[in-house]
Amino acid sequence: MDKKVIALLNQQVNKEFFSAYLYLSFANYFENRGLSGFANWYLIQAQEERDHAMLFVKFLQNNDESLIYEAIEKPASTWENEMEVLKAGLAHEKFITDSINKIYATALDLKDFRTTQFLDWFIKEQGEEETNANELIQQAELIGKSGNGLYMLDQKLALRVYAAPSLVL
Ligand code: OFO
Repeated sequence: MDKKVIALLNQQVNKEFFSAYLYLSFANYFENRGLSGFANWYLIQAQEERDHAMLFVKFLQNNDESLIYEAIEKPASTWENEMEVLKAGLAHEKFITDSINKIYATALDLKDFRTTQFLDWFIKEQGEEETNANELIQQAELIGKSGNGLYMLDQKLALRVYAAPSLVL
């Protein structure tokens, strides 16, 4: 594999672990506000991000490439309100989508089709994650300042259950 692609995949491992860390921080924020359904939703999101990190690890290992675990940046922990957290979630997903697109473009330039094929799953996954993050914002906007509505949305988010990624390496 080309060194450029290896370096980008290595950085992506760190970004996925950071995503997990950021979502744990979101979950903590909601837990402290008595919104344990939102907290549940982000705890599961954090699990998924860890799975993503490990898929990148496995891909590098399967290709006999070495990998280095870099330090994980400290995530934000204070926000003005719930909506700000939801918007930070969407902004983060867009950042990750952009990062994966850049790896894809680099791999494609280098005719590294094994990597582009691996990344296909992530391209689709990021589309779904942006949709989910967007829907949460739209639902929270509909609710506005209604405590009742927020409580009901929290109940709904409490139902989310963890599912292992459909991609197996
Ligand atoms: Fe890793 O899926 Fe979103 O960020």
